[in-house]
Amino acid sequence: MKRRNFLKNASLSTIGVVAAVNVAGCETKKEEKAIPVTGKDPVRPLVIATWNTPSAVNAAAEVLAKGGTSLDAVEQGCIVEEANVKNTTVGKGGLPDRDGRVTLDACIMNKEGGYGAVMCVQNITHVISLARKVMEETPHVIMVGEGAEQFGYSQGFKKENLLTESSKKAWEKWKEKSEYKPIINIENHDTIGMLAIDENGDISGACTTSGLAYKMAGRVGDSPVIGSGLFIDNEVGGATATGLGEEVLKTVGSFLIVELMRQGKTPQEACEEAIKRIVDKPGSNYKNFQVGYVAVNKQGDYGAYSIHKHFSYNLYKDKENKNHKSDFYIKEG
Ligand code: SD4
Repeated sequence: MKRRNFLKNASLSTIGVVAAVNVAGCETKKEEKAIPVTGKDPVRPLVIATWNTPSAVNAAAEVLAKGGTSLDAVEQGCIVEEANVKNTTVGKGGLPDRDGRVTLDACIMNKEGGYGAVMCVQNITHVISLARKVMEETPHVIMVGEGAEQFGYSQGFKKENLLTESSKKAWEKWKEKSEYKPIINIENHDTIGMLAIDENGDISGACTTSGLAYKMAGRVGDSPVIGSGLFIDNEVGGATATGLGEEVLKTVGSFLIVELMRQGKTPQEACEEAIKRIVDKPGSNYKNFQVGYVAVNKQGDYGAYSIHKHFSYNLYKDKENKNHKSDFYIKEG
């Protein structure tokens, strides 16, 4: 077998696709994937988003109700939280880094597996739309800081001060002690990660955040990183994350969930396994931080799981948009 084919086969099997080799012709043949066949009609359209985000999910649902694409839906949904100055972990009004700068991270993925992300961007509120521009208008997938900002202005994005009076006050108060301690379940409407399935059954996802409050300048979390804060594979499903990004990054949580679904796990089982990976790491101090995941598969089955209680998600399906409590790992106390 040619080395190139061998490598191709090896990488396919590591991502869970069973590759059969025809020895004579050295060709590969994909076998049926182990995605569960439920016999049910797929649920669509559907939107699921982290935390208590009814308005964002409504905005996405409206796009889908009019026959719009899942990509437009997740962008329009995330825009709502980015503009919401009361949400101190997303967009305008996000809490700043320890030097008083609001820096935003976002990424988006479409049904073709296309990906665009921006990281550590100042002065632009709608970084989810900027991430989409990176995906659609540049030869790149990630742009950061100053370069991303300049690209935004060239695309017509407005320059804005993202530090609101109340976020500034909170930062000034924080500086009195300067203790960096990521808060669990901050105000119960945190980073928004959103997944949508449109009438065609196509899945897209988006994730946008100001990251952790009082982070070090230049820190980037999981939210804009493919496979960590978000992953979509339109053949299988999608997943997105919230919480302490460092831990999600180290376990490539969203990719893990999608790959577990590819191997036959339900979205719920896959989310639970991804949380267990974090909890079971040697020396994990999981009691001190939160991570939460939501996931959907192609059928429109969904799941959510977190380390601590009080993680919730908004779900739109069968024309209803409701907030649901997620199941969680730490049951005692
Ligand atoms: C981060 N995961 O920057 C984000 C923060 C977050 O709920 O999700 N907070 O690490």
